[in-house]
Amino acid sequence: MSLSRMLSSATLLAAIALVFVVFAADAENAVEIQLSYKDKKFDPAEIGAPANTPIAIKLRNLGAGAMEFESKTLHVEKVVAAGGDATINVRAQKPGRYEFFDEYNEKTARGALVVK
Ligand SMILES: [Cu+2]
Repeated sequence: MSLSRMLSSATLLAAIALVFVVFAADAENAVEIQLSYKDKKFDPAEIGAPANTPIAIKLRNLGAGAMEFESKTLHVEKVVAAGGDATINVRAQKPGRYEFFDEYNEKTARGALVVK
């Protein structure tokens, strides 16, 4: 193996290692947001988070039935059983308003994540 090939292999390995470190850091540095759901309403109806930071939405379903948290713009969906809780991991986002809803009650049960 030539020196230049060895160097490029080493560079590739370093790049791969860096990717793993970045992914691990992502989950650890996530901003946690508490959100609850009951009677077809999110509480609070609007949540906020800083831009360019991974987000962990801690959702508690206080209702009597299952719900499905969904956001098309955030690319997440998760079913949460009655009385259950779930963590919804959201990638770092650009500033903006990202709507979410309970897919089982899409017209009325809506909320938004405002990223600044
Ligand atoms: Cu769905």
